[in-house]
Amino acid sequence: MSYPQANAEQIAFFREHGYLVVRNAIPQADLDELEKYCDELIAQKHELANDWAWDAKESRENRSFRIVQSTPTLVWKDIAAARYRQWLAVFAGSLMDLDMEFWYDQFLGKPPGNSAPTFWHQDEGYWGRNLADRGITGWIPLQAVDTVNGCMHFIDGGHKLGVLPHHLVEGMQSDLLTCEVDETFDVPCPMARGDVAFHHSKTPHMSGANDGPAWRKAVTNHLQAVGTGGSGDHYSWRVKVNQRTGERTAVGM
Ligand SMILES: O=C(O)CCC(=O)C(=O)O
Repeated sequence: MSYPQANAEQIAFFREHGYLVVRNAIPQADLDELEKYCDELIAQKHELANDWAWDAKESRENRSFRIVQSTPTLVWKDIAAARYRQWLAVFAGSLMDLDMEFWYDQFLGKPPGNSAPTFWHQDEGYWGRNLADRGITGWIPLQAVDTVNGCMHFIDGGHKLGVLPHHLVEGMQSDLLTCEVDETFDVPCPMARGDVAFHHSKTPHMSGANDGPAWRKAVTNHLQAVGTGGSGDHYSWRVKVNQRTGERTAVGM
């Protein structure tokens, strides 16, 4: 199976709606390889991961890891050569009509039984003004996802709304942000293993807690327009939390 090219209909859909689900994009064998490395991150989460939903009532040593946040790049030294990574940049470039480069990835694992939603947010709310209309994310679930185990939801056309005010999520010690959205435009996106969801850096999105019987595992890949130089010129609400030391730093202006 070869990786697909973006067709005119997909490009038009993305530009109108701010998101796109590409069905059957990644071969199962390539996902198996990626998932093997993600399982290593789960097994070593105390050393290699943050808890993106670190409960304010828990000490750093006793974080319950309701969202395991790490990156397969830590354990897969040749990941940059993986076929899916090359494909993401090409496909994203067609959607954005910009020369796009891979920027960074995150493994986001939600355990069964004790997880948390990834609340509504826009990626630019985290990344700052540097990324204005210059970012896109390709979200790769490692199993089928639906509204029970934490699929993605997007606000239809929400990339046209500008950057919404964000704030920290109450009761969390992590840097998790959220914003208010008009849920009339909420589109839940169930996906099969092999599908990939793209969203524009201004598209509000969320995923629910995992109420299924098994881990919900996903690798989210962030891409930026060539020459952007990463995040910066942050919004006032942005803080960074070092989960090794517990130190919190306000970086926004
Ligand atoms: O996997 C999730 O729960 C959320 C992912 C997300 O917010 C993102 O990919 O930007």
